[in-house]
Amino acid sequence: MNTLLFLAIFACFGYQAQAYICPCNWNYFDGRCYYISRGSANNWLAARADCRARGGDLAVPTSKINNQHIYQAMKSSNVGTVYIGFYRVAEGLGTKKFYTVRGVEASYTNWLAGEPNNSGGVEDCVELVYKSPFLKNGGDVGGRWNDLPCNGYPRHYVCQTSFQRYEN
Ligand SMILES: [Ca+2]
Repeated sequence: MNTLLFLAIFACFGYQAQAYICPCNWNYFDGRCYYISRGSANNWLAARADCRARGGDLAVPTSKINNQHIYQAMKSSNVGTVYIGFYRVAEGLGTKKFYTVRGVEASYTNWLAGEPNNSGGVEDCVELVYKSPFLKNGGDVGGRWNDLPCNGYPRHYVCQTSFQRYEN
């Protein structure tokens, strides 16, 4: 038997037991399961497709407490920014509004100061930032959000399962 494979499976079962109902390599928090892509960064659409293939969707933080959980998980994985489940949808002539991947307007937001700025008029997707390479100090911004283009800026991403009916 392949010892490494055996160890990997054992470690995964151990994690799953600890994480209650979540799939292997996802983590449980407050009624939801979360997955942070560590190995791969994608454009927003491809990130969403990967979350859906895993049985979830891009995560939609709906309160300070679950935004904070994602931020902490990023910190412990040393992932600087992740795409989340918000994007601008055209609403008629020249107007666009942020919607969640569930098709409703956001009830909770956590924008960085000065965001969303829609720089160049092409920032239709949203990232949650632990630390930004673009800030002078490269510092920790505590899980705040920025709008950015959906393509050309590959990001890691956070997926979520077990949406509850009353949530966005
Ligand atoms: Ca922006």
